[in-house]
Amino acid sequence: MTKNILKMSPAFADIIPAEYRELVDNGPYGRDVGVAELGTFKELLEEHPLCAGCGLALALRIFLASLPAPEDTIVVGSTGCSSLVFPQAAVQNIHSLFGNQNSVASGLKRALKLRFPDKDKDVIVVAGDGATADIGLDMVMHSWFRRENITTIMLDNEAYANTGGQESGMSQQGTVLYMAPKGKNFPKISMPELAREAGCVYVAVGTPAQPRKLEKMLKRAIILARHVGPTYVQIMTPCPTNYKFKNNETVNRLKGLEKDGVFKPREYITAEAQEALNRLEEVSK
Ligand SMILES: Cc1ncc(C[n+]2csc(CCOP(=O)(O)OP(=O)(O)O)c2C)c(N)n1
Ligand SMILES: [Mg+2]
Repeated sequence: MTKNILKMSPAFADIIPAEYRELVDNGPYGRDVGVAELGTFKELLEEHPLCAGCGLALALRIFLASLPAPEDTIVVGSTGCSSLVFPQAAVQNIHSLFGNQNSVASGLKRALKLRFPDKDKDVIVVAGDGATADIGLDMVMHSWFRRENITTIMLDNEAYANTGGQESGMSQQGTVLYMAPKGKNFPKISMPELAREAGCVYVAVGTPAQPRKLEKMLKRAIILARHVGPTYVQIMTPCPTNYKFKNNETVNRLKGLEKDGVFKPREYITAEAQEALNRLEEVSK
């Protein structure tokens, strides 16, 4: 990893904004920092326009602190609450048309491989449950069938939050939302199992209530996408606005859902990916 791409030109030193200067001097680039060091380095995201207590905000903070190489990462986002965040995050990102995110990421990853054959460029899709499991499902699944070397991260708030609270394929059966007043008729889609069947070499379901565990999942997913094949991480990110719970209850809610067995963190890994992981984790020791 190198900080070179972030060097300031001395000719512009006196007009570089202080925020940017601080990012270059104290940011996470080229340093071995992660979730445990939060609070000791300048984060890639310091402010966001999401609701107070938003599960996405917490998950994204952990995600950005978990990136193995932030300066060589390109996030591909989609329309939804998370797309309000990335314009304010110090990471290269593309906002794609709602649902197209995995197609855009596939093309980008292939182009980067041709342009930088000797360098790992991490292309990571970060999108909502509606974008991933409903409207973009076709593009998501086919990127997995094609074994594209990208990571797909779903921020699962079990609703179309950004458009006022419609049910999504990821909402639980019976859920009543502002725009699903009669309750959802069908069960939650088993997206992790679909990902496994569709060719993802590593699949994880995590929660920002367990930041270190989530960091490990995200790092594994990103590293394995570089070396083995497509990976998928589903992060449970409850929405206080649409699910009408108190803004300071998000983490407790996550813990409660897990305790009640409604939400189950889990990991699947192929034998090939496990072998690669053993090798890579041995090298990094
Ligand atoms: C092509 C297209 N179709 C529909 C929409 C409307 N739209 C914007 S955000 C959204 C729902 C997003 O839900 P999700 O992906 O779960 O993200 P969240 O807002 O919950 O984070 C929809 C349907 C759009 N912007 N573009
Ligand atoms: Mg959603």
